[in-house]
Amino acid sequence: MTTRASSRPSPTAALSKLAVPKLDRVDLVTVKLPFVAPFGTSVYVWTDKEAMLMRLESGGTTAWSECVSDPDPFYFYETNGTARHIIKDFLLPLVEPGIALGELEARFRHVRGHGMAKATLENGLLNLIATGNSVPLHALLGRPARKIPSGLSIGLKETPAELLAAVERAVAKKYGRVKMKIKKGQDVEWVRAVRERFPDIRLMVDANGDYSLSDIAHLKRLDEFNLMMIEQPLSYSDIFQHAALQKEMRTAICLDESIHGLDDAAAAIALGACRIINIKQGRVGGLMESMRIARYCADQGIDVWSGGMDETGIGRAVNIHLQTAEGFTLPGDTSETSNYFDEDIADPPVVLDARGMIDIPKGPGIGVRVVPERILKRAIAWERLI
Ligand code: OSB
Ligand code: MG
Repeated sequence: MTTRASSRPSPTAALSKLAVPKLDRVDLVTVKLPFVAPFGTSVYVWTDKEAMLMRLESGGTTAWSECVSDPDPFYFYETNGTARHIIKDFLLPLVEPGIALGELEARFRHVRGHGMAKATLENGLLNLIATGNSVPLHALLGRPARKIPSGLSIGLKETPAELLAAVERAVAKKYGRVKMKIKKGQDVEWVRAVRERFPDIRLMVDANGDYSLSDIAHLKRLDEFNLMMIEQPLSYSDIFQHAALQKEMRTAICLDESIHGLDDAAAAIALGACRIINIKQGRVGGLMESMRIARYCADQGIDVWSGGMDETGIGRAVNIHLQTAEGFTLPGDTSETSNYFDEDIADPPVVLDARGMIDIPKGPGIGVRVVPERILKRAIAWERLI
């Protein structure tokens, strides 16, 4: 099977030619931010965000990026520990001043997998180049500014009443769509409760791989609720069985965990394993691969949205800039900062306007300012790599 090339130039053609700046200093800073409330999924309940941040310095310009891995491998195989190892021992040594970004991507391909580690460096370099040229990241990506639609991901709750209250708050804020986490034993009746109370909202569910093909009859019961999609119902590594399930279900399947790059997206689409793809820029290796996947999906008539990893303001801003790219057709998991944190390490926080839309942070690079005092307050590890 081949990934059919579009007749138009690749959305990353110009980016590939940019020169890698000389890095004078690179640090990894791990911060720990308490969540305002625990975030429950079928795989784990997180109570705080432990984020590994990268600070890059070049000729007086500073830029930050965020590794979207968790300290644990419960959602994805990479962890902050593996990302640190891969960045320090394999990726950073490949970064040579003056080579083109396309050449750097080719060198990175020699390292198999570890997209979150690769994305940390690639996104950091893009932010550094944009900041050094005094242009916003979206402009460097070749995309005009636009308002970005919002979307909320609601974790598993203890009671249906708590879930309904969370949906109520989302509706009041005019979120562009609401996603609720489900798991075995906490699904059909919980969705029914939300649908009965909110018949018209754009609603979807995310199972984080909790089901298997033997659950087909049960999963089909979700077809009656007019859901936008069901995200990753089957195993985190599967594409083939999702194709069998999609043939049986009316509700669109969206793949998250299974998609690690353009080839996976192409395979999933060719097999009919999904009708929608969640692109997490970290999971697929960075902004450039994300843009290529989104373009490919646009050419194939497949809807795409930007996933989230409950990022700090750094990763949240990157996801917002990415959504200016061609192919991002649906609201993503892009919520207000206050949904996760009382105080983030970056300013300004993400807020929704009166229509539930999000403005791209203004200014060079990612457009948000990392506040040094807050980094110092939240840092649990600091390591200088260069
Ligand atoms: O499956 O999309 C997911 C958060 C952590 C790990 C996996 C997922 C999520 C979310 C939250 O659903 C997305 C967000 O609000 O950033
Ligand atoms: Mg998901």
